Amino acid sequence: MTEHTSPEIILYDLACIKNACFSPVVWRIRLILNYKCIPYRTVFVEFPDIEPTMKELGLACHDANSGSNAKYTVPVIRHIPTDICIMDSPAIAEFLEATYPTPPLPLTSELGREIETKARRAVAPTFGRSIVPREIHILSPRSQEYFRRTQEARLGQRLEDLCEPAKEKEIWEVMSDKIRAAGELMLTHQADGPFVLGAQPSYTDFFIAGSLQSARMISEDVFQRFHSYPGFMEIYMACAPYLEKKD
Ligand SMILES: N[C@@H](CCC(=O)N[C@@H](CS)C(=O)NCC(=O)O)C(=O)O
Repeated sequence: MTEHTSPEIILYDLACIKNACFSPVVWRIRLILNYKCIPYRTVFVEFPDIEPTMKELGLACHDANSGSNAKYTVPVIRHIPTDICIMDSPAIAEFLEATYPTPPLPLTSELGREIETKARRAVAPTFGRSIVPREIHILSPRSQEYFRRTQEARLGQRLEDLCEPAKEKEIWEVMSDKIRAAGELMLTHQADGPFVLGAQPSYTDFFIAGSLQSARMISEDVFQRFHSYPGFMEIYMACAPYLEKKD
């Protein structure tokens, strides 16, 4: 697709031992780049190297009130033609939409917002038990040490305690109806096409597909659970062409 064109964007992504994108938030941006066929190359950064790398790019850290646990995060992009660097996925999405308007990607919609809110509320608790503690297995030793230290301090418990089988089973049961309801909403415009808004993708599709692809990179078993719910796999399959470039 874009391999033979000189890159216009450098995408700073999170490194893992699979040498492919596994962060749900970076996937959202990668899906946009792939959908719009924007030529880009990836720089994978280990967790402990994110802060020094972004400081070197001249980026200011997240505002203390931003809700971010870390001072610096990926995704970050550097737009080579203008030498602009941007951190934070919503700001990056807006920049890409303004700079590369074709094909267009609706960034917000009423239905999209409702799905994102409901899917986040329903799925985040299950990912907290099933994905977060398993993420460590695809990290390098340096990133493992960083991830364990920061996550266990944030969560107040050991990663291994999070996915204790009985507790993990319970959270999926508790959230099941809410996951189903969010998935059903994803099928609202099914008659018009495979995406949330119908025939063309929107940011909400990439939000969903990015989260599922992230889960898949960490645990195929957890990813496969979404076959039991409506909507999720339909959106994932519709986004498959834009999930191809992973690094
Ligand atoms: N609000 C940020 C969140 C990004 C984020 O949380 N990124 C994680 C990786 S998925 C990160 O870089 N964490 C760095 C750390 O924990 O030190 C965005 O939307 O870009």
